[in-house]
Amino acid sequence: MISDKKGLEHLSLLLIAKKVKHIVFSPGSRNAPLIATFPRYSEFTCYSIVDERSAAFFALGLAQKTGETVVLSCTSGSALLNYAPALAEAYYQKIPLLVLSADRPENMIDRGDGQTIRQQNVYANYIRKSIQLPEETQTEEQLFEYQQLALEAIVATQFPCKGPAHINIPFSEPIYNQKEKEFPTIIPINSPINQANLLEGEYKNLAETWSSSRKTMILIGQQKPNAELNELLEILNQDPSIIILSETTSNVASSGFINSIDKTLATIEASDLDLFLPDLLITINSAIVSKKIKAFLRSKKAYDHWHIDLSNEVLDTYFHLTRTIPEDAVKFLKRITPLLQAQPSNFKVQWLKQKVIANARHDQFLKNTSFSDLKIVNTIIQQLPKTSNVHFANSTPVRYSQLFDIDTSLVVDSNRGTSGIDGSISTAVGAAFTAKEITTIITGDLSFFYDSNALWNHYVSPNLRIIVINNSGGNIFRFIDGPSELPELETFFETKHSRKAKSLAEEAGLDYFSASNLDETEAILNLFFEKSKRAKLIEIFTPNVESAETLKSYFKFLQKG
Ligand SMILES: Cc1ncc(C[n+]2csc(CCOP(=O)(O)OP(=O)(O)O)c2C)c(N)n1
Ligand SMILES: [Mg+2]
Repeated sequence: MISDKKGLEHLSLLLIAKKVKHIVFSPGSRNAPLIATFPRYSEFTCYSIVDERSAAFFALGLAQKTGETVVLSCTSGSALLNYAPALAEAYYQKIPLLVLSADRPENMIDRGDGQTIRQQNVYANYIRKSIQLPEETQTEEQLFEYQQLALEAIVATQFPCKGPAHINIPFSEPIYNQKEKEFPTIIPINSPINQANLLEGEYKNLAETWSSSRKTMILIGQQKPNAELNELLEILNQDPSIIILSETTSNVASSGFINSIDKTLATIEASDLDLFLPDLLITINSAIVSKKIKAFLRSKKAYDHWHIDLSNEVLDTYFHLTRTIPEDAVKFLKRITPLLQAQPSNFKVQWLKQKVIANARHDQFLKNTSFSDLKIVNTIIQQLPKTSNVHFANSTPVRYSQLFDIDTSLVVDSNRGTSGIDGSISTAVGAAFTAKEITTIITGDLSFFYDSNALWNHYVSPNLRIIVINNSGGNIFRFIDGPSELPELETFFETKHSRKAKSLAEEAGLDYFSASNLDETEAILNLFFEKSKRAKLIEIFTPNVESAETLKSYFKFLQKG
């Protein structure tokens, strides 16, 4: 038996045909027809999480790891508004989520009924497709239109690039009646594929332009590990006129690349910076963490910028965009690399020389540094288990991670689509739920307490490891220029506090550990990553003032040595 709401059986079969497996519900009455349908199909794995904001980030973590479209379903009213932060993240990070929000009948909107708001197209600014399903589905035509609309939204989560879509479904009373499954035939399923967008001739022209550049910089944004791309980049890296820059979230580190951009840039004299600017900048994928490289590349000196992105998004991050290349990066590089003429140039050598200087100053500074966030992150990164997953929360954790070489067997994630501190833990809980390996989230204290509802569900994997760097507030505001000079710093920026994670962790059934110095941290981390029956959380209490001062002197030291 399933809900008797005609169309829901077709919707279920469409989702199954499109290989959708994971459905994350949040409780409510209006979405009862969905709750009384999807869990009754063995093809679906269904979850129940009360807090819609956390549920959406949990779903984001599932989709981030699987690449599959994950469904969210909630009741009417403000419930679906709480999905918004995760949907914005999914939009900018290109992660496939599908919202199925239950709604009141159209004629009941703005009539003063409870839990009734204007839900249609409510995520307009960060959604790939938004549709309203018709309530009338009695005739074949109506059922066909219902299915066609639903299929468009499902397809839009994966094509032409991944992202969020929204299906709003009005239901009239009664909503708890049921019927036998009828096993109807659904409409034909189409799976559009991305055609090659560039013509042979265009490759020749682009190869000529590229080959005429003696200073080419390839900058890799946030992406999943991609062995094929790694191989192609290693080939391009043979060319002395090409330098490749990547971040921990790019998942493409190599000894011949600049893997720590901020560290290397900090060693370059201001008067020499122009010498390091490219003639041709090629960017692959999107989110870049480094503020320094953005400031550097937004220089006034002219250069060509090509952005490779299948969705053909016009992302003019550095105000130099001259060309978008609507191609998959691997496909594009595979076709153009054989056409390139390597150019004699000292561009790469110049950059790699700076890298050597930066690494030497980094090691020297760390050796003489006292207990601080910088020192702790160094210790944690050294101890992360090989071939495991690591999620860096926003604010300083993801920025500290850029200063260290991360083992290339690790898979790195971070919510850099919108860089919010409102869902990193829930995302890691979702990711850990699908992963076999250990999944570690390294987070600040405010980000942890903000999203502590991430632990309020039945899906906290025993392979999850949470590392809370508790510097009693938003330490980033003590480091960046501006707030650190203002009298409002402690109350309105750092929002200083003395909360501890112990009770939250233990209430959620995690093993809790705490440390207040390096030795204690090292002693605990030895066992912390071992597999166990329960998830674990270590809270490391670090000095807020010293940590910020240490990071400031670190960058000064990189500059001057
Ligand atoms: C949803 C959201 N609200 C506010 C911010 C602004 N913000 C950026 S970093 C930060 C402080 C984070 O503190 P914590 O997690 O302790 O990290 P720390 O700076 O101490 O490393 C805040 C409030 C944000 N990025 N996202
Ligand atoms: Mg903090």
